[in-house]
Amino acid sequence: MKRLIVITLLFAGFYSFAQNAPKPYGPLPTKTQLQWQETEMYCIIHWGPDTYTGKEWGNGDEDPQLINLKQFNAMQIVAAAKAGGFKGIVVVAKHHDGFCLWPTKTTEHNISKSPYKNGKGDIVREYREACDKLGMKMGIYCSPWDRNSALYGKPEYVTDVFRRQLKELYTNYGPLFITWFDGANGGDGYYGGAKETRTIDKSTYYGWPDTWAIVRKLQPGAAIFGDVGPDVRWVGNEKGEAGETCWETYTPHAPDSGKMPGNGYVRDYEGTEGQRDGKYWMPAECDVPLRPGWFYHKDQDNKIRSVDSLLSIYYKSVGRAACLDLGLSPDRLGRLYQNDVDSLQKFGRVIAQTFSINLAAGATLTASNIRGRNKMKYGPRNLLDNNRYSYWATDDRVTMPQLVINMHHARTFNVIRLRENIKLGQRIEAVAIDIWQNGKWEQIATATSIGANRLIRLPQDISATKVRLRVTKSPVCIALSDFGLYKENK
Ligand code: FUL
Repeated sequence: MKRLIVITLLFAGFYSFAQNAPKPYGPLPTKTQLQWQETEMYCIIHWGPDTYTGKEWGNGDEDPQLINLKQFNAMQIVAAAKAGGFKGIVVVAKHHDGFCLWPTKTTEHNISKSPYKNGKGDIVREYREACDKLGMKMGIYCSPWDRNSALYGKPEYVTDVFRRQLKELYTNYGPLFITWFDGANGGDGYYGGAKETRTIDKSTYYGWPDTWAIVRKLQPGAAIFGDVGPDVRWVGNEKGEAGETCWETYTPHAPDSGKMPGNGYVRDYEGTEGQRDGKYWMPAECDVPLRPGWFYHKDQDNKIRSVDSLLSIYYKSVGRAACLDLGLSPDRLGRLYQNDVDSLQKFGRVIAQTFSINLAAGATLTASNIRGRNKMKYGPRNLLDNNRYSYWATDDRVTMPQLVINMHHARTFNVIRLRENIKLGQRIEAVAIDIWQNGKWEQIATATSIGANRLIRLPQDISATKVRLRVTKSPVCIALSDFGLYKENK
């Protein structure tokens, strides 16, 4: 009998424990989106005929003989990205000029028609091998717009050229973490010698649902990027900046022309902030080149973003729950110019040093409501274990809790990191941070839209023993997974 009671109690305990997790709120991320989010920073790499012609958008009639180099140093490029703290690369396998960096069967306009490695070269494969050796993720950009193809504008281009190219790329180059679909279409081009302007309806021409289905089938682990998502949205600018308030949720809208949303047709400015009541979980990617252009131009060798500029971008992208996609531009020798390498390395060092020590690590944590959930799996100590998905949850009715971190000694910091367990949705709308100073609490910062990662970069160093977090707006109980204090040293 006694045993039965114990078992019953255990079961009841387990049951209430299991019941205790907060209910998810709003749209939720998929596993693929979570993995993309954890990548945080990657580099998009533009190299091809434009590198040799000095253009940004090749016309499509560039001679493959331009690609006449002895070595393409994928290892040097990928290693430089890794030293910068980036976790992956996106290879621009075909840009708008239509030149394919892999030996595709879909067009003659490809690397095998160049002198590179006597026509046996495959730049995409070289990137893949470098990524594998260096433990980096790989993604692919294959431009929908193709200024070389004679078929461009006809349905056959989509079915027989573009989609077949995607199939080759998704089948032969290992697992991808992202596939990147651009929205640009400038109209005019070579088009197999027609040399004319061809306009298409960007919302219907590429048959996005069928095109995306190829990704889902062949690369189920790849997040799909595009102006209309469906997994990752464009932030709406090429400055690398998400909005100060940046929601993970978003509903793509077309401009007032009555068009259906399609890549290149959305109201891109809405991507900067997203929408609190957005229908889809569709976080933002912030793309920005390290140089003024996406492709290498000699006269930009001294116009490379400084560490300060990269840090500012970092806090405005990764620090606002977006991912940073930094453009790298290998030169005519097939490697990154030294100034680019140096900038990446210095930036990587500052980021690694800043986030290696959480000054709150040994603190005592006191939450305003230490009942229910807090006694169990969802206590505030979870905030210090550096795990994105273990979290502190309040009781259902407690939507504006407070938490005091007592570090017992004064600590100096200038960055605050907050994260939600986004598996339960984006819950928190606003917070405030205070420090205990001269016998009272003083507010030092506020922030909105926490999500996967919110970094508050303070304008000056702050020294304090006790720091308080106040959630000031949330429609439901919170599920916070991180509260960290850091010191950035340059
Ligand atoms: C844009 C393109 O038009 C640029 O050339 C570049 O590839 C950038 C990443 O995306 O839309």
